Amino acid sequence: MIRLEVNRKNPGSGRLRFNMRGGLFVTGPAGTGKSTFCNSLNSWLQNQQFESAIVNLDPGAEYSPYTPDIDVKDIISLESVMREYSLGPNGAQVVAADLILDHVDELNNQLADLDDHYIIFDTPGQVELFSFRQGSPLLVDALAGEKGMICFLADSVVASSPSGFISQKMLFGSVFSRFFKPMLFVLNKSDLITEEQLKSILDWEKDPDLLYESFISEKQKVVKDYFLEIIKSFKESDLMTRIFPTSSTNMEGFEDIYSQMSLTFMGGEDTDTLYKDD
Ligand SMILES: Nc1nc2c(ncn2[C@@H]2O[C@H](COP(=O)(O)OP(=O)(O)OP(=O)(O)O)[C@@H](O)[C@H]2O)c(=O)[nH]1
Ligand SMILES: [Mg+2]
Repeated sequence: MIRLEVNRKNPGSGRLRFNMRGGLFVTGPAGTGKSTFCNSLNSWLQNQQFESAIVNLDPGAEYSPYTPDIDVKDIISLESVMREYSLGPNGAQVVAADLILDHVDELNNQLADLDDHYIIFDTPGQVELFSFRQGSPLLVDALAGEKGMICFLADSVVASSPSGFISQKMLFGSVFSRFFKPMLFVLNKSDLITEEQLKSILDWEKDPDLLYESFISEKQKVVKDYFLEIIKSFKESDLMTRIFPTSSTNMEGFEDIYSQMSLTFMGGEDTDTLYKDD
């Protein structure tokens, strides 16, 4: 398997050439609704008379619910990466994700036409292709500079069991460790869970003891000692966050997403940390 050496200290010019309002990078596990969320957020912003645009950063996206304003597929073709590097579709996705960094100038040239817009970046289906590649933090900086924010999408149905919630929470922490940027925890597909389930998730976020109790009753004490300290650390560390439920299909929850974006992009307080519920 070919591994690209990504050692580019200053991809692109290092300075934004235009006045972006803010860049929201939407990531999360496959199928959590990233592309649908990008589309709905874009429509929501435009309905409110804001200028916004979507950039597709997924070279392997076959189907998309929107027509992107800028599309990395116009620059990098998965088929030619497969041919050039003799790779199958999965290996080619990894190489293509790394190659984006080489094309930052082209992307920035196109972004320069979108002065004063909110830019929503849709990222590759598999979370690891964006969040865990060596070049991605450089890419975020090159495309959005100080105006970059990460939006982590969790799946409400998965998060409605204690173990599912914990696993998404740990993934969220893991993504944060890579980017160290302002970050939102969005619970998408909230239309697929009951109000009671949503309330449990919000309560677990506030009270790790409750989360631990629910987790133990789900797993019948088998895993008790492994996770107690981790769950406690959610509370003690900065990983206690506010959760933003959305339904991208029903257009629900976007006002709160916008409020957080404007807080960050328009000079809200404490923008280099996660969001805590106060
Ligand atoms: N019920 C419900 N379905 C949703 C929601 N958001 C997305 N979906 C559905 O979830 C499926 C996957 O949505 P996508 O937007 O393609 O998800 P994605 O994360 O971009 O998927 P990949 O890029 O392939 O990983 C589609 O069938 C969407 O219609 C939501 O809020 N509620
Ligand atoms: Mg997608």
